[in-house]
Amino acid sequence: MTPISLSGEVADAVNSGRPVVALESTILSHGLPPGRNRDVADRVERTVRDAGAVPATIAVLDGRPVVGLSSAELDRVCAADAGLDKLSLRDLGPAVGLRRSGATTVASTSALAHAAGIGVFATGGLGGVHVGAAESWDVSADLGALSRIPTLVVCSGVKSVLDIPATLEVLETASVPVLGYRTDDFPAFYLRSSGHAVPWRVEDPAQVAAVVSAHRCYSGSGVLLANPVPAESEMDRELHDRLLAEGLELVRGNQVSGKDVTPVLLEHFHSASGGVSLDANEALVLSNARLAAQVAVELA
Ligand code: PSU
Ligand code: MN
Repeated sequence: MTPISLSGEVADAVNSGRPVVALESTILSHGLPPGRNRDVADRVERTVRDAGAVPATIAVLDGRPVVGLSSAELDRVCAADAGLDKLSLRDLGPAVGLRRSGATTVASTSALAHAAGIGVFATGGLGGVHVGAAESWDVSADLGALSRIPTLVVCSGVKSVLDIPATLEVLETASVPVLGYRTDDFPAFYLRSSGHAVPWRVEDPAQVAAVVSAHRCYSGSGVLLANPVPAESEMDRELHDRLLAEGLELVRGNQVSGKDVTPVLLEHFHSASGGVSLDANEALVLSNARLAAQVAVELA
């Protein structure tokens, strides 16, 4: 038996083939500040429901991978003193075996969603190849996970703090289809455009579902659907570029490495932008949740 707990609602929906959307918890515990994170957790789940699907937020609690966190469990993940580890896919075995608690990244959320029978997953930004990876070898495990796990990941591209062309190259090598939602340009999280082309453009949820169904006949990999941040919530490019340069300098100066890099960069954006980046972050997550639910409805 796979050690994994589905909430009653999620289990019912999966068993009866109703649409379900998986949601990650690292974005709550490590990507957004306490207080705001709990609010976003509720709004994202409500958005999925309003679009006709069942939300399943995922985390590991006391050694138990939970798919479909209850309200009390969301409180725990979002608490200021939660102290949760950030668990990528390689950390699931240790966290379960050692009865630890932690928040799941894109890589580990995809794995648990797939194990639970859920094929659609919404998040903010995918991890990718970091700037300077030729020296540091810092390439997110999200990319390897997408190459092996057949989930549809709906995101707003990759954070602009990453090396975007290198990330797109790795996705190509990994045979992961990259779809631009109503765009020809791969989005850069806080910005609608990275200046790098997407290989395929799709116009509506039915097209996405058709692509995903066809892809599953030929490959066991995931599919990436890149949905730009809503135009009214996009960050000012100049402010963005300044914060990015500062954030990268902070990471270098303090010798931040490994899984701390992404949270440190995001925190710098949030504190130094006076909340502008938080508004963009929330808006894009909600938009991705809505789109993921629409696709899940089409697939079901
Ligand atoms: N995007 C966000 N906030 C986040 C992340 C992405 O807006 O917190 C998290 C996701 O969980 C993603 C992880 O899987 O960062 C990637 O981390 P790393 O680069 O260490 O693999
Ligand atoms: Mn990394």
